[in-house]
Amino acid sequence: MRQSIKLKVRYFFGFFLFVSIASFSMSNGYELWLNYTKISDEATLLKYRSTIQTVFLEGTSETQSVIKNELEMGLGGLLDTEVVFQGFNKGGNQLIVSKYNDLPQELKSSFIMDGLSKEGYKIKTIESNGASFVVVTANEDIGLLYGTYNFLRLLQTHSALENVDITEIPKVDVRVLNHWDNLDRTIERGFAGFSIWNWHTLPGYIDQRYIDYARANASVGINGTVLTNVNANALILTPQYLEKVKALAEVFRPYGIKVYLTARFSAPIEIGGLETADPLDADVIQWWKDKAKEIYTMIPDFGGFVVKANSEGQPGPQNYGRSHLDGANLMANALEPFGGLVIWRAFVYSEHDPTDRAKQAYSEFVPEDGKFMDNVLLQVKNGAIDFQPREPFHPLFGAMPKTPLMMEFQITKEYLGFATHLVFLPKLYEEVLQSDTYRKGKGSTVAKVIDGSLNNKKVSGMAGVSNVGNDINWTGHPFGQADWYGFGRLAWNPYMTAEDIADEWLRLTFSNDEKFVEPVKQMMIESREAVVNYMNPLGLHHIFDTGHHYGPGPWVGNLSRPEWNPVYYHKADSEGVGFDRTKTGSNALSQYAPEVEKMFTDLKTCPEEYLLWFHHLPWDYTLKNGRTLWDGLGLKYQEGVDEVRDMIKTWEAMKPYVDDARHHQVSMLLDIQLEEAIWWKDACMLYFQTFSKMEFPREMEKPEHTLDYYKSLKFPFAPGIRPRWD
Ligand code: GCV
Repeated sequence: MRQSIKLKVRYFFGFFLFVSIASFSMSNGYELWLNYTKISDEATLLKYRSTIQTVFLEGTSETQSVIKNELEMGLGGLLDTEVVFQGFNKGGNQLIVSKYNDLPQELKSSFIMDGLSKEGYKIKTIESNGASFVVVTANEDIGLLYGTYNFLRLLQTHSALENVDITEIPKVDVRVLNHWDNLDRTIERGFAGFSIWNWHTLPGYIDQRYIDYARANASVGINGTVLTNVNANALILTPQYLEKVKALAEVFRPYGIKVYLTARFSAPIEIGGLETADPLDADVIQWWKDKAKEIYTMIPDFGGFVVKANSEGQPGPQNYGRSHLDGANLMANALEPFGGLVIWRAFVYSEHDPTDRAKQAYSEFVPEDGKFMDNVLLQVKNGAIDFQPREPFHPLFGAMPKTPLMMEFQITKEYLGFATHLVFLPKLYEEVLQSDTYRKGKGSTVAKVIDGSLNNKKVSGMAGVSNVGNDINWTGHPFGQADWYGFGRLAWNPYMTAEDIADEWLRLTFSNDEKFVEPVKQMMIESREAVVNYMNPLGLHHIFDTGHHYGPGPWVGNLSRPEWNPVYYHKADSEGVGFDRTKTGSNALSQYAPEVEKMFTDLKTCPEEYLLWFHHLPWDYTLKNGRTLWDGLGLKYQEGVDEVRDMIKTWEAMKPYVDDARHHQVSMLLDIQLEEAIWWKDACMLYFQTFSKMEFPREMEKPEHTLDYYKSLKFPFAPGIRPRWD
């Protein structure tokens, strides 16, 4: 307590909120995984205290003062001691945090810094002249900050410090959150309150949240933030708003975080007074050049533009008979002199294209491979439809060897139960990243496409659609924090396992007690399959109620565009169910490498998780376990419900290890999750029964209500619905 009071006085600006909350209430979750409470294991504590008696921190840059504050908070909190900064102590027992060039001479020879890049770092235990040091070093300040967070993570997870030898270099260059935040502070598909960007009070008022947000992101290696919704408002590019963006960029800069903005394609008309936004028009070209110059004059390290064009009603180059290539290169040309990037989204499907929606992005972009300017990245959602609980990997991955493809994951749970369901998303991310595209033979994983190693790309990227809002715990569900954390860790290293991420996050956020970590980790890992089972088993997809996507709506079939209707995706009829994407159907499978196409086409090798994604099968089709497809569907729905019951049991037993407030919060949410899992099972099985005309399998609990009852449920104010201002 003594330490916290002191810190509050000295670091009011930077860390007041984190520290004050950590001091008086450990339970509201605001501090995220940066919870530096005193290490409770006495032996570990004493060991750390003797290993780190003093700290040598060289340098006075803005980032180095962030590092200093973090060490004061981290060491002060975890070790419950006053942090003593002093010059190099030849006697040892010192933590050294220094850029390589500034390291004491006698320690330099222990490091080879080649290939470490700007953001990489090393952490190493060194014995020198009988004295012992733990050294964090890097070429640049930002590497040092990342190394500091990793060092603190070692303490938070009670790791041994005796023989540390860590070299970390991020495998992906652009690691960004995408905020679908609107200027009125609503968030499209946001379930944790309103936007944390208070555009009204910016630039004059710097909310403490902005600093805490930067700190949380930097701690997991996120180095960029796209502040605004891809369904963009051109106002963000006006001088009035750019002043506000500049203020945020200044807060984020010491944390290595660049700001990016979404650029509305029609901005030259809406805010520029031009009559066209045609990408080949000379005035339009000049307008974007001038705009880029204006932005870079204000924000010299501006990241670039993210663009959603000719998709779901957004304007784009096709309005003028031009292509996505013309549009992307228009903006790339404007940003190129300043080192800016254009992140062009591949999430396109057209009301004028009657082919399977899953095929459209591939058809649109593959012919353009190799024609984009060097500063263009194509941002591709993990699957070809839309962030479903399970989707096969997007066929574009590996199919554009000359274009950097950036991954787009959704961290917010638009189709996974909003912020009410506990679903550990890194398990989904891992599944996608480890999928084999076979584009350059076996082992051509999506991870290798994304980190650029499969085709030697010059730039690589990963984006996560943020789940952050102004809820006190940032993400609504306390376990939603794990998805933000896990996204950052996987963007840094797409080869990490979901299990390691869960392990780390639990230790940082709750407790190092194995009796807590093991069962809860298991629960997190299994939670992803549970949601697939109780929402979209056996490859079913997009059967959500429309608009808000809350709850089941497999019966919806009256919307103007066919591909907006769930009936388009499940194609249930008296014969069977599922979307035939083989040669006898839409032939979307032809967009994959031959090995993948073959595997998914052949019913003997197609994993049952993807069955109805690729095949329309009779209700009495025999599954691998010998049951009919109809029974199998019912059993999967039931399995999902039972898995949530198991989660409730597991969590109930965790009471001794979690503070009451967070324990109760998660318990209440799990109870809602169970109710909703049952709702999904009952509504979907009753609906599909109208086609199968078969009895429910005996193991399935019978529905509580009639189909008409489920169809009658309406949620006009479900959160996250897309505003209609555009
Ligand atoms: C931001 C889906 C979502 C939309 C979202 C869109 C996109 O359609 O429902 O809310 O718009 O994807 O990713 O552009």
